Amino acid sequence: MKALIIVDVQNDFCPGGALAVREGDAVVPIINALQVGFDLVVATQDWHPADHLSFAANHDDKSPGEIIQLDGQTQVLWPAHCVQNTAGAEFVTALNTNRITRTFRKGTEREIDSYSGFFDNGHRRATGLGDFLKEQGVEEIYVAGLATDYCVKFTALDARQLGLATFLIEDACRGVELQPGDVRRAIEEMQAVGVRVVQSRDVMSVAR
Ligand code: VGL
Ligand code: ZN
Repeated sequence: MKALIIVDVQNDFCPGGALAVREGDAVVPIINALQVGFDLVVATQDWHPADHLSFAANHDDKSPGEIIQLDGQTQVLWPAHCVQNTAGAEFVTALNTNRITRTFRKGTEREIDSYSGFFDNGHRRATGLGDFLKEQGVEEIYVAGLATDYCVKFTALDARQLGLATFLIEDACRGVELQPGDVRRAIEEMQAVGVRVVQSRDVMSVAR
């Protein structure tokens, strides 16, 4: 059983959004075309309360891009983004959501961020995605979406830790690239733990 995980394809991560990823919207047609080849499609959604402590504006004298310690974790501060029940947190309109069986929301606790779709950054609380995939008998997961160097990366790393065969669909992802080379380094980190990097055309050519 193989599953596609669509990571954070939300307005705020696309051009014009609060935390825009360059060409973030370019993943949408690719992900729409990919979905038909999968037994199961799930999604994650970054879903922060307005007072979330990953937002620079919720600290005195801090700007986006600065790094702090938050509940024992190193935390990059971001512009306010993906605030619950706002337009920025919605899936991009062009994303086909008909085949998404379940959506796992993350980053909902004020004091800790959650890049991975499986666990918060301290690995304290699970979102339920891991148990759900296990219940469904999923052994292989394919990861696509935003952003390669944050939520996509940590989702793929946790998937490996859970023992899943994990594929990164490289051209169906885009990164924040706060520092030049972040996307390349993220891909290397994923490969180092056994994530296999593929392109959408390879995945579609084997799809039924
Ligand atoms: C993300 C930064 C902050 C992501 C979420 O989806 O990659 N990045 N929150
Ligand atoms: Zn976030």
